[in-house]
Amino acid sequence: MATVTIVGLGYVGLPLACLCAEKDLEVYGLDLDKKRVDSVNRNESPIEDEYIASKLKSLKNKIHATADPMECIPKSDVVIVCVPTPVDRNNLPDLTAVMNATSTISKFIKKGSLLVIESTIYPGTIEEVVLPILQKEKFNALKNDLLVAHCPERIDPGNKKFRVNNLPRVVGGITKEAAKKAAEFYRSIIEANVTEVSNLKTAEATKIMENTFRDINIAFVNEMAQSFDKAGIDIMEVIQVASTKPFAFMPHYPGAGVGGHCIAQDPYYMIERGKQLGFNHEFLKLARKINNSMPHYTVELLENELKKLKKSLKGAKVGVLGLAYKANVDDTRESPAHEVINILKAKGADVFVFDPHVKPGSNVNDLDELLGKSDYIVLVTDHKEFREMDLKKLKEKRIYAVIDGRNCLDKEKIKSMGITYHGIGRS
Ligand code: SAJ
Repeated sequence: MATVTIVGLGYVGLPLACLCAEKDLEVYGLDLDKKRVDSVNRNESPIEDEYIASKLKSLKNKIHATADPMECIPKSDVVIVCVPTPVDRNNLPDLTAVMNATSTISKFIKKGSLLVIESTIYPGTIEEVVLPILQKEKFNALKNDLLVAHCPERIDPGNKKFRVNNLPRVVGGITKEAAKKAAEFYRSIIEANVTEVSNLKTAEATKIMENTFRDINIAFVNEMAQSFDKAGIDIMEVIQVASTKPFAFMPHYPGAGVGGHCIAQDPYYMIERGKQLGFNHEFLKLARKINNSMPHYTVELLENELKKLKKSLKGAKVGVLGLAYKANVDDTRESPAHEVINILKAKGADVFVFDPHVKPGSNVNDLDELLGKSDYIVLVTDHKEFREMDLKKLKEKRIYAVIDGRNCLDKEKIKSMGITYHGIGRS
């Protein structure tokens, strides 16, 4: 039975560790965060995720979490790196976590083991960053001292249909042997296709392509929404009917911005890699610029409504619904809500924030309190709790205007109560 160490017990590493444990592998979870380690060893999920929480409960101690690499790496036949690859404040790739993990692993990994990087990286990262670190410990992966591969993670937090066990995967290796071994490993734990690609760069480019594709499509509808706002066209209806075309159209939706540690960041990995290689990704940069402008656009919609009432945001009581970067998760990384709140505050508004999944970040106890304290509301995250809220409460609590940053509320119902409604490309 193989022994596996998953490095990084986050929204990518934890489901993978649970899956390996379900397949009766000997599973270690290595993480720097002692609190996270202790939580996993108590069979409790350190992140808000029902799937992981239920799996950890049922897998009773079948995952040995530790902060000590010596306890797990030397025993492991397979080591999988699932650490974050964010961008820094200048939107440049930050590979620190991958480099540190590789350096630690290289000191304890046994010869001939399989080392897989799942973290999202730009094409060329493994050959130019990871291999030199392994070489410092005298590993020559080109000679299969270690079998080094890349299998980009495809976890979609909160997705109940596609999870780690049934998501098709892509695998590339530094050598054919490495790719073969990695593909064999993933085929042994998942019920979905595992596609071996011709080299590492192809595997590294695949994930970047997937997420950049999503970012530019969101930017496309965000630009169309702004144009349709001028034209008085409801973009949601247009997208809905455009989707009746059975081919060559793929719906994306405008919103208050693009958050998260995938879509909002991965394009910058390709932009920077292109620059290093002498190519200027104008289009990818423009898409990022459009998506990054959406928090401003969202606040501007409210500001324009106030101007009609000869008012300004200064001293306005504004309730922000949602802090998480997307619906029904507790993750606020890169969330556009932060930007919306900062802009509102900079313009002198009194801002009340409520997110049922992010209570610590909220400054009121519940939605009722927020509505009671606010004159205007800006919805940034389309949590189920907001989609299903009793809209009559808007009237009861004398809300004057609703800015629906996810086009998820019943605009006709809101307008029928005499409340001003603005969505993103929808009014
Ligand atoms: N968003 C829009 N319009 C859209 C879709 C998303 O504004 O049409 C916004 C969301 O509100 C959020 C951000 O973009 O702020 C990202 O949303 P997301 O649905 O893409 O969610 P992520 O960031 O969790 O993306 C993950 C990604 N998975 C991996 O990177 C492995 C991505 O590849 C998936 O396509 C995505 O889930 C998914 O399809 O849900």
